[in-house]
Amino acid sequence: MNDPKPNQPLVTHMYTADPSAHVFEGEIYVYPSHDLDHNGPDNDNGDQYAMEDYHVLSMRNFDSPVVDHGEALHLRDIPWASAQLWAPDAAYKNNLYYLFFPARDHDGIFRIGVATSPSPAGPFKPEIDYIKGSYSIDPAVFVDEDEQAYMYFGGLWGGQLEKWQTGTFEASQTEGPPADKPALGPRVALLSDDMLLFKEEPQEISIIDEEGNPILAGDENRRYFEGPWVHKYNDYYYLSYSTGTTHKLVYGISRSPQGPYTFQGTILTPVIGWTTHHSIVQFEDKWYLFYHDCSLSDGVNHKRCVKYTELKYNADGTIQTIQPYQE
Ligand code: FUB
Repeated sequence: MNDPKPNQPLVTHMYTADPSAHVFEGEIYVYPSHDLDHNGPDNDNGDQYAMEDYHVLSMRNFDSPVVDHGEALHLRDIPWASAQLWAPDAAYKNNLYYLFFPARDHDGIFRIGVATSPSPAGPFKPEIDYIKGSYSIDPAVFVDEDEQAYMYFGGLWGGQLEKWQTGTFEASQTEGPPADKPALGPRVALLSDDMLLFKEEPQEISIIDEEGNPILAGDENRRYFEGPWVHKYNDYYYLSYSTGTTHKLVYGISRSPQGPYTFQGTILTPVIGWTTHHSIVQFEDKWYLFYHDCSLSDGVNHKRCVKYTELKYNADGTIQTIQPYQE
């Protein structure tokens, strides 16, 4: 397998996207989506992202080869799911590894499921049903120092977040709030101690500017679109996410895991391809951004490749903007 190099595809034998990176058992584990090479429909609903399984990748450190542990979970083995295994995440608690993943249920509604394994590499055994009360896409689970686990999720357009504005699924609702109203925020829910259920109703996270005003729906350079990730640095929680239509990774900070988060700036400038999706992880004394682009397929939106690069903080805790194609 390939030796990892910054800003180069982590693997080239398959298309990968949406990398959620974690340090488990002293090694780096990456949980990506597994993009398929197909000629099916391509639209704003995301039908081109027709993924059917997950593979787990790992490396002992940033100088050792990347290992593909093979199929960790397949759509055929998930009783409640019908299609589209999108961006997953993983967590460790109770001596078990948990894989959280979105998929369409048998009514075509995106839900979030969970599967477990004694090994970070899988294979993962799915629960029979999706997490009750879950909806939309892009779960990211943050386990705090006090062992409380929070799931962040939600995505616009194909991710269906607009359809949940009343609290129930409205199939015909395709529009978000007007441009001069607060943007839809990602959702957060505390997980049960066994990590299989929501302990509470998901709450909407508020993202505000320096003056405390909500980021507006029309502010496409700053408003939430999809792909949330939360990490902690110097006692602040950092919520980072994709801005979708403006193709940036941006972030806000908060003193509380549930926000509100004050917008700070851009982490990653636009990459080749429409989507941008990431995770942030500390390994030894450095921090890393895992992200994807479409360079391996010369720009085909649904044939992406996972990459990593070092992420640096300024002395005041802000994150230095990364321009991935500049030396
Ligand atoms: O991979 C499918 C979808 O594309 C993800 O769920 C989004 O975050 C975007 O990367």
